[in-house]
Amino acid sequence: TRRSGGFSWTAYYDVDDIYRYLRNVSDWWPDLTELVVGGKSYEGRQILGLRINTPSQNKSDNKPVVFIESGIHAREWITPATTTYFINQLLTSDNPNIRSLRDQFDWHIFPTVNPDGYHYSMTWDRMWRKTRSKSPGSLCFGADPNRNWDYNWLQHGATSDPCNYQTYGGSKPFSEVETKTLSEYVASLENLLAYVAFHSDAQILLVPYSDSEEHTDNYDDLIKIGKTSLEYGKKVNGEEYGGPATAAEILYKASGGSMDWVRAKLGTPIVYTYELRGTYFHWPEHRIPEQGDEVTQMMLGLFAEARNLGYY
Ligand code: ING
Ligand code: ZN
Repeated sequence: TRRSGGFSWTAYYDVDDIYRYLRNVSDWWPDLTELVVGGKSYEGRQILGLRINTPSQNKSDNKPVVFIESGIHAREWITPATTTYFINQLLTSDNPNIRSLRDQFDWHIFPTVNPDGYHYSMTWDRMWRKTRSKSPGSLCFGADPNRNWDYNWLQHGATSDPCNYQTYGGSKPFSEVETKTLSEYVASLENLLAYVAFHSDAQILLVPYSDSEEHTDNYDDLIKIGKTSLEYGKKVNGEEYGGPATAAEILYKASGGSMDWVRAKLGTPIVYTYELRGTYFHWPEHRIPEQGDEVTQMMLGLFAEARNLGYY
């Protein structure tokens, strides 16, 4: 049965509707899923996520954890939509590869990690990117939550001007309650194998690090795994993505992103940022499934190659 409770993937939904969908899913599949709270927002919303951890034969079996981060930038609407699409695929697809992808991991999936910003973008300012916190000593609002993580903070591609519309790094590392609480949640996960962040719309795949020319010690593996992921994705719509490469190589240097912090501070082996497709953060509603199927295949490719290389 294709359960969706009025929710669909041919429209964009605000935070409350996305959270209602997650609650419904946890009711419909109580044995496979549970709601998880990844943190909280400045305006008092939860950062709500869904954990998918199907029961395994061996109860003491700790599955590798996969974390999915979406919607850190408010206006990148395709990322929460794609992420709920992916959740629905994991839970309802008849494809044995997708079912086995679901069953191999302990998934922690967060469609909107910047819920205040997302709601603001939906209701007031379509191009809003940041959080909605009141900046200390300023009349301006919001910091870039992908410049606010506590690793090489404010070194590159970020500004200390709270009125900058795009890349204000915040008043200090983890000044934003969203990044602070989410980072604590991520750090608490044992056995974290992979951290995948979704953005739009440069249509590229990024590997760490983002703020320097530095490569991780498993850079060659990450490139190989990333290439397979993009090959799988390309089979869906014929779309080519740039990379895999570091941001310094194909985009711009930027410090304080989640990807670099997770890799540098937690040592998580597999860390990626996917920039999905779109034009000035617009992607037609009726084409959400097209992007969703592409991402589903990209995830299949990622974990197929990671398995080949012995990561799990
Ligand atoms: N792009 C990302 C940004 O935060 C990025 C690119 C990812 C930079 C990870 C650094 C680390 O600027 C978009 N579209 O937001
Ligand atoms: Zn972004």
